[in-house]
Amino acid sequence: MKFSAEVEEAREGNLPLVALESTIITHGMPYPQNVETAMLVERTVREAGAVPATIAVIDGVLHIGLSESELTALGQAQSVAKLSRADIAACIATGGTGATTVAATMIAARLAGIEVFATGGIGGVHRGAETTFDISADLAELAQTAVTVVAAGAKAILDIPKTLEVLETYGVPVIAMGQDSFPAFWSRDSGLGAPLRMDSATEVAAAHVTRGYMGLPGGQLVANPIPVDEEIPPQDLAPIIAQAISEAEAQGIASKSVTPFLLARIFELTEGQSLRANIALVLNNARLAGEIACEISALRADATENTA
Ligand code: PSU
Ligand code: MN
Repeated sequence: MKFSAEVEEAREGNLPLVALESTIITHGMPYPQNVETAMLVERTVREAGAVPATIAVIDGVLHIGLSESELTALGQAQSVAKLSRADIAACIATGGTGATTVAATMIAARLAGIEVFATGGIGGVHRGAETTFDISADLAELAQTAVTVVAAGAKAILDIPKTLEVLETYGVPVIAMGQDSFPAFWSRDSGLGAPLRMDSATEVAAAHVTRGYMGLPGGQLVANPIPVDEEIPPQDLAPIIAQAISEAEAQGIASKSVTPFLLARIFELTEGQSLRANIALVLNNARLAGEIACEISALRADATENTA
């Protein structure tokens, strides 16, 4: 494990840290918007008072925090591996390079002592999972790794009702921020109620710390709706998603390639609108994650004072 200079300094100074994933850079967005967004996300975390730690495996080393040149190289590289729970140790052991998904980033964050993580959307239960069994390892990770993940809900390409059911089965708190309904990534409202609602970073931080006190394994999913001016109405997206999914089926796209294929195709079919929305929601999540990380630090500092 290698910490960037900025992350190392934050660790020494006990500053709040926010983990960031790298699959969104390599498999979620095209170059150069991927690298520009990654840098803006880091800046947004800093503006919120926390320190960003983008995570990736480079030449067999688990990096916690990337330099600008490492970020750029990753964003330009072709055919970087997509690492989930199943792949990350093998990649490190064989000296490989790969980008971490939500699941793998949570594993790395926990190892590095980072409690909060911002991303765009989590993986979930794919439509047709009753025949394909395609359920993202992100859900099982949320069940067992104690990191609070801030996302804009689950992408509308997924089966959102089934995704919420699996999260409930796994005992993962699903918390909508500032609204009652569960957001659907590019749109603010999935049409489904969220199991929990909170209205401030302080509440999310308190729930996170309480889970820790209780020794509950697993994380929390904070579902932060995309900003109003950036959302794409679900009815505009529905036919595009349907088309992208049927193309994926016709081309035999399966397994790890499904999510990247659908995201790229929806980007093309919306002429970039989906990408602009994606960037806006990631930045919105980075801000909230930064605030939550600061609140968790404050709660831990209070607890230390009280016991001292
Ligand atoms: N959300 C995005 N872009 C992405 C992903 C999510 O907006 O690229 C990535 C995340 O890394 C997530 C992964 O963990 O897709 C899920 O992939 P799968 O469905 O194969 O588990
Ligand atoms: Mn999958």
